[in-house]
Amino acid sequence: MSKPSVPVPREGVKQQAMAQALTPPLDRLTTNQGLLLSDNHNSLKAGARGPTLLEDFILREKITHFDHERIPERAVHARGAGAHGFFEVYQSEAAITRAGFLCDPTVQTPVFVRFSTVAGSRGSADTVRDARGFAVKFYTPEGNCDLVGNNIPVFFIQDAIKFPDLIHAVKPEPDSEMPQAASAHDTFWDFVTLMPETTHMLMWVMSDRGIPRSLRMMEGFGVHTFRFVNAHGASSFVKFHWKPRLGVHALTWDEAQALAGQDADFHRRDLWEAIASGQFPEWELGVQVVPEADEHRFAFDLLDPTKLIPEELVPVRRIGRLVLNRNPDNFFAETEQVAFHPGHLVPGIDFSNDPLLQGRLFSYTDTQLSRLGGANFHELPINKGVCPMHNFQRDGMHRQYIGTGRVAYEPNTLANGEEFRVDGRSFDPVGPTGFTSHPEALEPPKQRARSASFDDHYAQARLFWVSQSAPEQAHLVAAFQFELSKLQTPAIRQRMVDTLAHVDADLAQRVGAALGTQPPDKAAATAWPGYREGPASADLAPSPSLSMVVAQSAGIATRKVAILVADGVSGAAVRAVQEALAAAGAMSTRVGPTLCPVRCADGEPLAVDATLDNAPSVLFDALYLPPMVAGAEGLAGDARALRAVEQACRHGKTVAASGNSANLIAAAGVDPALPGVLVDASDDVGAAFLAAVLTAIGQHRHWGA
Ligand code: HDE
Repeated sequence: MSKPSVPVPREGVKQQAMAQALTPPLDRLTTNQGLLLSDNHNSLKAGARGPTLLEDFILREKITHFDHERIPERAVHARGAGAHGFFEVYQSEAAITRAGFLCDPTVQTPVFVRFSTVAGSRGSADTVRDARGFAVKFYTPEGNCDLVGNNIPVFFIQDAIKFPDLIHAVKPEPDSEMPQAASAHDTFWDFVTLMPETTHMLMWVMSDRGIPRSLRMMEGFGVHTFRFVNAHGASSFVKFHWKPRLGVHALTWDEAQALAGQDADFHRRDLWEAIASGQFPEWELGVQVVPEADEHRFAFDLLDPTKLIPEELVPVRRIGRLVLNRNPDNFFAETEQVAFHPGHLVPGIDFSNDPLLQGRLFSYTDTQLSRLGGANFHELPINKGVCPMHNFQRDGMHRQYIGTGRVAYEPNTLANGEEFRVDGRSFDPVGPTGFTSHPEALEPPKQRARSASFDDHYAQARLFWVSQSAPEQAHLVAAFQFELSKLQTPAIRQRMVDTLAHVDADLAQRVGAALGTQPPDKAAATAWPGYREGPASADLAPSPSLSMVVAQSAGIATRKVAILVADGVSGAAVRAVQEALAAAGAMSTRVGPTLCPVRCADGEPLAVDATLDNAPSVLFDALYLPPMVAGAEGLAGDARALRAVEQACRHGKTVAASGNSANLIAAAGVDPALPGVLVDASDDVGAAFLAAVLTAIGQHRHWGA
């Protein structure tokens, strides 16, 4: 092909390229160079039955690209699900921060959120017991701002230097690569029982917080204490919270394990389907603000990430809302390539000296270099800011930006013919001001040490324990028992029971009861040279906000209810219940023996959405058993239906039955007097029964079951 005689101007080349990128030829295939393919089914061969030729650059390009499709998964938080949305502040928070997106209630800031488990690999199950990541990227006009938090307000360790040890202990053991996505193994418990600072977080992870019902129904926390700084330079400490509109709810451990097999994507699917169906998940951003002058007013150190500030001491003020309203277009390009970093800040937010946070500030960019293959990961579409960007960094792997001119340094006079300098003197005093670190006074000398104010490891663990309701305490005990029962080294089991005695004697005794350990021995848990006993803090009054049951919200929006149908079912009852559920924002699924429509009592066919095989009870929040016409066989003889009823009751769910379908409850071996079991003798679904069913589902679980 001859060269064009008139060179295309630079702008023209760019525009042509952009036009091409915007309108991909969807009706044909090309190579990555844009060459039109004539055949995408056959490689180039020496004869139709002969060997493939090395010359086949089309085959080689396709296979080479395929060979390099995988990038390293995240070292932690590898399994995740993401969504787009927006954040808006309710009113200006300018009194405490100059962060623009927190000062202008007229602005909706675009966000991308990624939720994750911590320990499992990319392909592991969603419902494992673990902390969950809750990372939010705000695309603000002042730059990207990331709040990279978890669904638990404290962390295992106090200093970043212990993070590799913690993660090596919880990850699959290096010789066998087992177990996947589980902390129930020797190395994890060996490590944590030798590190008393982990005790508080262990209480949270072993509680129902470690097995959320839905990503949409869990809280988020910034964990560390951060700083707010206002336009006058005044600073305060702040803890960030995300409060879900749908309340905080959990699975049972038995369900979580079943779901890992029956739908390993349970949380990911739940998030995706909620957004796709227009039921947009929502959280409120809460802040606990502590004036600088009050830094030392608490019994614990604000810089210690194993401590929270009880909401009764400093209330959480809700300052804005986050709505997730769009699923990603492409999992890899967005959810996998998004790169969060606690050091992505805007003016008005700053760090505290929390030694865990300080270490994170190094780790997050560093990890992207190997995960995303070079220093230009900020240019990937999902990571790109919405504000203009200008600096003199250049080159590197996968550079997208095409810099112009000969100047790539500062100060300079050659870029625009006048002196350009950014050294704090040349800023326009009335224009936007850049990021300045809060000028905090520091206390030398330099030393490798930990503050004695971090030494109390048990007071808040005890606070958590005494704040749980009785069923939550029972679940916690069962979780410890399960995890510790998996250990091969009895001494580690004993060490944990001894450690729990520092939290609460009854807790330690109950955990040990099923493990065959010796009576808890407090002294043995900490009997090593160098152990520092923290100051004996006074017992804190129970904090209701730490209990999921106490803090539960009513309402059944987005809850999933299975309606078990078979030939002879009352179509009128099914319709009445489905309509009432839909009116309350809940979703219902007709589950039948097969996918064939069932024949209603009036002879009409009724479509079936799922089967008793492919939709077990663990996929639902409640069951409804509609009445059958007299003489119909119904489901009382179907072992799958009986198992669904038995399981749902065992998991504390609402199980409601009308008319003769109540016989399924007895046939399943369930006591109809159990809380959460609602039976109405009438074949007609009345308003009072419907209201009772909706209220019962709104309670989430009936733990007396
Ligand atoms: Fe992370 N963490 N972390 N972390 N973390 C990562 O960064 C790290 C910590 C959290 O959806 C990694 O990009 C160190 C606390 C979330 O992409 C890595 C320390 C909290 C995510 C890393 C911590 C978190 C990560 C892996 C101790 C709660 C997922 C991939 C000093 C406040 C973000 C990556 C996403 C991811 C390091 C402790 C939350 C290796 C060194 C505490 C939600 O850089």
